[in-house]
Amino acid sequence: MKNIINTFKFTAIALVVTTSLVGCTQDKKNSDEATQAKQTLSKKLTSKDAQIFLDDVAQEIITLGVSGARAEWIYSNFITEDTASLAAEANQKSTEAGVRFAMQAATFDNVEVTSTQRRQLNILKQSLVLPAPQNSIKSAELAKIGAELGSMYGKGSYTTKDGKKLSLGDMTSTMATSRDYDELLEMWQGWREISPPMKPLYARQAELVNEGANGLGYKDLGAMWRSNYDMPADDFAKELDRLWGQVKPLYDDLHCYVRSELGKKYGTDKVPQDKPIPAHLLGNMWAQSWGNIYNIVSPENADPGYDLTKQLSVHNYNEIKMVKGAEKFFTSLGFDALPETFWKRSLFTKPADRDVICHASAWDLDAKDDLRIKMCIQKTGEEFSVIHHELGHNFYQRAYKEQPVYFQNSANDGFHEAIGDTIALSVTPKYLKEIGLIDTIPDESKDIGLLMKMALDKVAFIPFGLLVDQWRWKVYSGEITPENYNTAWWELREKYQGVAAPIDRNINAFDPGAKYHVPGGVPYSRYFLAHIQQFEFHRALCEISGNTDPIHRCSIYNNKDAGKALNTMLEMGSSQPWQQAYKVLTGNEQMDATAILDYFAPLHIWLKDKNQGKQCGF
Ligand code: X8Z
Ligand code: ZN
Repeated sequence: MKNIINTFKFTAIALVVTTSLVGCTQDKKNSDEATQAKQTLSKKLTSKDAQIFLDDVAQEIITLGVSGARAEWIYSNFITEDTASLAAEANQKSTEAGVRFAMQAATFDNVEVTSTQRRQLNILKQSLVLPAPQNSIKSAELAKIGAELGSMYGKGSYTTKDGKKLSLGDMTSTMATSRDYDELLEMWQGWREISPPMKPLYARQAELVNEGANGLGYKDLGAMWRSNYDMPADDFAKELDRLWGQVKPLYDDLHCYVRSELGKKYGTDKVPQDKPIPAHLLGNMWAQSWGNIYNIVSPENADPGYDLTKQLSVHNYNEIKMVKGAEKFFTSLGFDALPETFWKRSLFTKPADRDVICHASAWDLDAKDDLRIKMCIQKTGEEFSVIHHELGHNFYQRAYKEQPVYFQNSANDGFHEAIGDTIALSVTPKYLKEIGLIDTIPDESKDIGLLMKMALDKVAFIPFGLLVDQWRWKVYSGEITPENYNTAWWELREKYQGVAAPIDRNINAFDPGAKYHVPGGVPYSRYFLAHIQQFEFHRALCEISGNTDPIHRCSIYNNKDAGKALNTMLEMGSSQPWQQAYKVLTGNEQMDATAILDYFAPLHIWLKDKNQGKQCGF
């Protein structure tokens, strides 16, 4: 997954740059020597040298990125020992090259360069997600661990008590639809059997990547990840806390209401009203979004009266038709249709005869037009949204392809995750009627139902989006040690989400490993950001489109002005600090949760009313 979406171009680099300008060696110097060497070297270097260096590196990235991406694509579509080993080799090469580029870029730290050059050099210094130590034995070990963890997750399955082998997709469906406490518990527990063997590998990976981050001048990998947001790393952490503080009152009221409805459904002995909610009852394997239990908590008299999953089936939507439908939204805004190769090369359904990494991803194999998605689509309303999410990545990738290779990325990683979701916010009843998926638009009296469904998906996600990296940051800083991996995970789950493990966890349990992005090495704060940003983007685009409906009823479908404004932001890539890109569309330079709060304001009032007299909190 190293080359999915916005990370491919650096991690797929496969050549060592042999420029004579920079004297970076593979041996670890002690820091005094290194600083001295850097200073001596810097004196001789100029902005012209920086340009030669940047041009050389860009060439290597462009020339060799594709082969790494292909190795990764083949591995994720066909998991075997051989493809894992080839992908690990490619990954090792690209990570080693990435480390060298970062070290070489640092030799320009004290050189006077242009602001564009400085930005490109900084990007080179910060882009590796899992940096390797400067030692080929260790970098090989790191690459092997990454491939092993990926395979363990990708091949993961659970065999039931009666001998039936279930994939994650099968279990996901049961988690979404079953209302049988014990069956849900079996699925929940069963899936978590994949991860205890990951734990020693994960612990070793953390050691290696921290060593890599140290070598690049960061105190640990968490600090390196936090430094990617055009602001001091500590300020970024505070920014997340601030945004969470804005959303928390809404989340708390949603949690309180949902817990009381679950108490009615399963009994308050199973769902105690003063404790966190058991994590297996929320319609999702990770309790990260709760839209699938809408029918348990749907407000009386305000149910919009349609179920998108059913409507897709009534209208004979298959997987391809679902993707075509999502593409149509983007083309209605003025974006070009996806290339023919997208339809030929993407993976849309789970193959019956081999292991693949099913977790949805979007790819850009050549930074030209070889766009693809890889997804084991299930024919549900939820997956219809995920398809919009993935295509958002692809249309972003295409929008910034004319930028220099360094800037072929989203403004910050939250942007990449927010674009498709922004479009999906426009999948309103009005739009569904327009494309013939429903017959009538529910009237305003049903808005609380619509908002409830959306809040279960979006508001419920926010604390989960925050806590995954709170956990990883503490792992990388050493505050959470391998003995405490699981207890610390559940402490955070309880603290932020008010969700608890439904049974005592075994001493060997490694529940974070049962969430794709942990073994996959994909940072997670991006999704937290995206859930805040997408409401700001939606609000701005609706305004541009001249919308007069309440914001939750607005759809920008067919609106070329909105499409143009969106494209203006997308085509900037990461050429400017993200605040500038944000400003281009929203007028603001700071993220703000008021858009999401405004969107859900009518629901929040309704929830507060319903929660009167209830014991809230966890
Ligand atoms: O991983 C994803 C996307 C691919 S970037 C499907 N998401 C997160 C998740 O599934 O945990 C989208 C929302 C959060
Ligand atoms: Zn995504």
